[in-house]
Amino acid sequence: ARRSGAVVFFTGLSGSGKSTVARALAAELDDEGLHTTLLDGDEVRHHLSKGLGFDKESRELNVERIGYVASLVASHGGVAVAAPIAPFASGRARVREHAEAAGTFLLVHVSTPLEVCEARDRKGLYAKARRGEIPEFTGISSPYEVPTDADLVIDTSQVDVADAVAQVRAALVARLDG
Ligand code: GGZ
Repeated sequence: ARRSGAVVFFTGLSGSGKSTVARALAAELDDEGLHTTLLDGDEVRHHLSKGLGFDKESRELNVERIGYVASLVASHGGVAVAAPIAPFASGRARVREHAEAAGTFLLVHVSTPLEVCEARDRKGLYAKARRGEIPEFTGISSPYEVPTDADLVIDTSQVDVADAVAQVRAALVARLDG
């Protein structure tokens, strides 16, 4: 059977630029006529994962739900683009397994260093986390397990959004079957 569906799964710290790149990628793929579904982090946590916290179990559940929906999209020939922090290797591995059964899977590690994310601090969350006002904040008081199986690594302090999108698009197109 033709399996043109795909899951592009971004992982990285808060403020790493994953949402920005994911959004731009989804818009471009959509323009190219691919049926693209963006699983936006904020939207996911307001709807699909409403009420979930940031302890390890809740994060794993969040990532599992995103992986489930993304794989459904891929199994129907669409392209799902998701960008949670997804800090744990175990959860990411389960998403990969599930998604690869449905189509093409691409893990993109947005590797922008913590120092850069913290210096950007667009939402002031790192400052709050440093003050102890946000418990279990990724990179500060909760772990981020660096992927060893990324299909692509992008540091947004080294490449601009357009470049990043072009790299992901090229990697995706090279893998799409059908
Ligand atoms: C990390 C947190 C936390 C804690 C709230 N740790 O920069 P943002 O604001 O918009 O992105 C972060 C988002 C992370 O949610 P995810 O669903 O992507 O995380 S996970 O994959 O681990 O389930 C941040 C905000 O939520 N946020 N508290 N403690 N980020």
